[in-house]
Amino acid sequence: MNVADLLASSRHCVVFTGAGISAESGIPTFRGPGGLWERHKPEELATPEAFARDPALVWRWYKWRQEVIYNARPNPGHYAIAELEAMGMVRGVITQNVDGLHQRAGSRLVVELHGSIWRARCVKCGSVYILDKPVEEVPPLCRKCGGLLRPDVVWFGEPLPQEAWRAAVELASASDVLLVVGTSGVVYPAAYIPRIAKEAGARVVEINVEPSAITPIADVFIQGRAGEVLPRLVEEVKRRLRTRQALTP
Ligand code: BJW
Repeated sequence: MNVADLLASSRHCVVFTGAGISAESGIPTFRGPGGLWERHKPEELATPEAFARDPALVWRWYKWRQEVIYNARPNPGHYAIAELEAMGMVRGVITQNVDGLHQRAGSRLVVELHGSIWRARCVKCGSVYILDKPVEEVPPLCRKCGGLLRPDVVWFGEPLPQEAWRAAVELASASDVLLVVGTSGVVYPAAYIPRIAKEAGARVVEINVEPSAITPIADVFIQGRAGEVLPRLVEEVKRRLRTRQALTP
């Protein structure tokens, strides 16, 4: 099955991304060699219990990650996805990432399943703060009530934002092609998205440097770096469309 042909004739392609799409921007993934969990145990940092125990420790980790992301730029993989959306080929992106790089690359419809590192939320009064740079004080406090702020992300044991989950399921269920990029596919409920798309009749195309938990249900697995494979794919799709235009009477 040729993926460029599949995309060029798709009417509702949706992209589902994980940390691997941002790896070539210099942002560490979670699992595997060099991943974030190699140095920090998830239960020590990405749980509500860890935050309750030591908010300053958790915030120091998030401040460090905010600094890495702040100094990073979207890579050719992010730009290729945005271009496919601008061409009318991609309906939207469902991402597990909290880094905001899809939006910075120009993607317009981005569903963030695990929140955003660029928002903080007061645990006492619920006020939400949009951040345009890394936090300064750690842990930061609410300007309205003095309560503790927390990163507005989804930790283990927490439910996903209802509206984001609803939008993601809607996009995936209506997709005819689901492009899965750079995720290990082990974190639920996000990892249900490829299954939801598949059951609704979509072809699942996966791009990853190595097989993942999604690979067994993928119709096509492209082994390679997202920042190299995706721009190549966009060029091939453009070529198909040009040929098609030239053949149209
Ligand atoms: C490249 C590349 C390149 C590298 N090019 N590719 C069902 C079954 C089993 C367990 C559960 C279940 N349902 C729930 C659970 C429990 C739990 C869970 O899933 N646990 C599993 C780990 C076992 N899930 C939860 O707790 C979720 N909540 C929940 O279910 O709530 C229920 C509830 C309902 C009602 C009331 C109360 C509760 C929440 C999950 C939250 C996950 N949060 C994190 C942190 C977010 C904030 C932050 O960033 O700090 O999300 S954990 C982390 O994992 C992060 C990621 O979004 C997520 C997924 O990781 P991802 O993106 O796949 O990254 P990696 O590193 O794993 O993989 C990178 C991939 O890229 C690799 O495959 C590489 O090969 C590849 N790659 N370079 C292409 N250049």
